[in-house]
Amino acid sequence: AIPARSVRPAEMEGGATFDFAADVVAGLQATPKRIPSKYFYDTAGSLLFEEITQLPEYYPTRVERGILTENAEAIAKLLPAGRALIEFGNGSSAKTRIVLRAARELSAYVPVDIAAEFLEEQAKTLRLEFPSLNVLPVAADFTRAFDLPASLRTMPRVGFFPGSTIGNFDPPDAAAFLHHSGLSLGTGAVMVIGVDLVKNEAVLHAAYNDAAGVTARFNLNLLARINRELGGDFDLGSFEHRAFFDRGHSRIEMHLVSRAVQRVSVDGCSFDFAEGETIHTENSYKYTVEAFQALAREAGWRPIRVWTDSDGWFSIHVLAN
Ligand code: AVI
Repeated sequence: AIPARSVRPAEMEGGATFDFAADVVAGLQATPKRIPSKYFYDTAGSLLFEEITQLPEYYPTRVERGILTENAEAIAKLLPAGRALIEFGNGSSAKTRIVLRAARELSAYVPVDIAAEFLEEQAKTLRLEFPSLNVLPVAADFTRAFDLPASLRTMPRVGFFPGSTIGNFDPPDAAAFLHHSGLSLGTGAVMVIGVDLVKNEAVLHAAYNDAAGVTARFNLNLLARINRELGGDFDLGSFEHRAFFDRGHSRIEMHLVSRAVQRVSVDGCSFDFAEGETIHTENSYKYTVEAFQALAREAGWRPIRVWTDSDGWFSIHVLAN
């Protein structure tokens, strides 16, 4: 479950637009240069992200899966018969399957994602795997308020947002997401959300600087995507991956660093780079349990439960509204 996986959908349900060209040009004109991390996830980027989740250094996916497996029974109690499970993301992950298997008799499973085609494909796969499950995909940008199918209005609703994708939102956007999701799910809803935690800096550093260089390829794919889709002329060999933990902001920052003075053109515009100048491509915030609960409270949720692994590396929160 990762942000958006589609190639430039023009206008999505709910009125949200992902305008790759406009966002890239505006981001490269800004100082410092930046590109929103949601554009990592074209097909090549999504495949590279899947590879990242299997790296020995990238602990979040593995540790979160472990917490879900270990607590599947307690999670199933949040999902008795008659409930609808609404996942923020397309439902393609192993984590979704752990929860669906534990839940048994849900009234509906509703994956919400901006990439309509991928969402439909995943829905078909899930219907084959779980023949009695009512899968009702909703194509919408879940970072804004969206409407659930009318048939769900009478069912108790449980939101599911795994993967610490919320860590890729700046705190005001994370608070806005929590607020909007509360409105979309309605009063009386519960939210199960995965949040990566602050930890030893060496562990964090390794997770975003893997020895096999997959994260570097994932980061550089953004420039390859700009070349493919926007007729850019980035020389991929002239940029390098950089990721570091910024303790002040409690976040991993990812950048692409220009190795030389160079001029690049994209969509008819030119952009000058100094040697060492960077494009800021991602933030991945790491919370303490208390800091995340405070954020959730500010956004109108009541923290009711939290599970972590024994090292305290990752957390799964249950919130009620
Ligand atoms: C999707 N998201 C939670 C990942 C993260 O860890 O912030 C994206 C990622 N970026 C580099 N590696 C993985």
